[in-house]
Amino acid sequence: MHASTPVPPSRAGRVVASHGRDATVVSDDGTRVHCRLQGRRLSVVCGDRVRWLAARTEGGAGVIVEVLARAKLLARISARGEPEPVAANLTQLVAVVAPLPAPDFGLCDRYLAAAEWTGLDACVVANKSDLEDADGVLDGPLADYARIGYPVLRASKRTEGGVEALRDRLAGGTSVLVGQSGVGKSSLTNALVPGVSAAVDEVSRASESGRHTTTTSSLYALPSGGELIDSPGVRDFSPPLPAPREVAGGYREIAALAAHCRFRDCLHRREPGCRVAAAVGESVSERRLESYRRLLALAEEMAARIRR
Ligand SMILES: Nc1nc2c(ncn2[C@@H]2O[C@H](COP(=O)(O)OP(=O)(O)O)[C@@H](O)[C@H]2O)c(=O)[nH]1
Ligand SMILES: [Mg+2]
Ligand SMILES: [Zn+2]
Repeated sequence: MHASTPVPPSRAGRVVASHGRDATVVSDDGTRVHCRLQGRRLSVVCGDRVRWLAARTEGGAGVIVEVLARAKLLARISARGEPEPVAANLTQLVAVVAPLPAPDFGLCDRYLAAAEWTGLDACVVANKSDLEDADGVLDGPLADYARIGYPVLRASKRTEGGVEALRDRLAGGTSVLVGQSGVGKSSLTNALVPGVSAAVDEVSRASESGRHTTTTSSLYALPSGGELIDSPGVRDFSPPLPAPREVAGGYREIAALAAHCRFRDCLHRREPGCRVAAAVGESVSERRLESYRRLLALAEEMAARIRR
């Protein structure tokens, strides 16, 4: 290389927000830099560790030149049917449910399955505990989650108690809040991270000014240690699926019994001697088993499509 054109050394940093070709990077010295992505091949998600160079760019002060290898990643299947990363370098998934909007526990199961396949810790937050769950729709599923070993925390932005317990669970790791739109992920973020104002979707205001809702993920440092990623609300979430026989690994109570089924390749559908089916009503809930079978059918469909 020519001696008169020294290449400036790149610096390390962390992506705390990204949108298209733009990203906000917190450099290892603590400064926030707006960066563009170099070239067409790079893409980043919240939580990525990157190398960047100071450079004047359109609307930015740096260029991301390299994305470092990702540790545990949350991914989803995009509208185009492609796997797409959601957030990187995670340690924990926090599935948020609430009495309102009407809960979709199949969705919650799919998030938890994604966490199991990836080896992420997971817990369930039952938010809006200030609201009455008149029909008790949360009770059964929450009891199931607790029985199979997921910590279940009750929280509310109105009453601080649950937020404290959640803060303790988040300390020391990098957690992503996931769940349906409107369950209160951004409100929890605001309660947990002093001084931030994550956009909260106030339905009453929506008519005039467009919905105030989360459109991209953002990563926040928690004062008590740990990091929190608030992710955009979703109507649906499908994780990239493993091979059909590995789907059960996403359902810990099913995986725990699989070794006791008569057939070693039992898929816990209608096989004779299936220990999982025999445990319905005891250590396996009917609802979770149905949810597993739906995911299994999807995984088989995908596998058939690939073979064709
Ligand atoms: N009653 C009650 N409402 C809440 C609570 N948390 C959030 N909300 C409301 O639920 C709506 C959606 O909240 P938001 O944080 O945007 O949900 P997100 O889509 O999951 O990020 C807003 O109108 C909030 O004011 C809570 O603990 N109790
Ligand atoms: Mg939000
Ligand atoms: Zn079985």
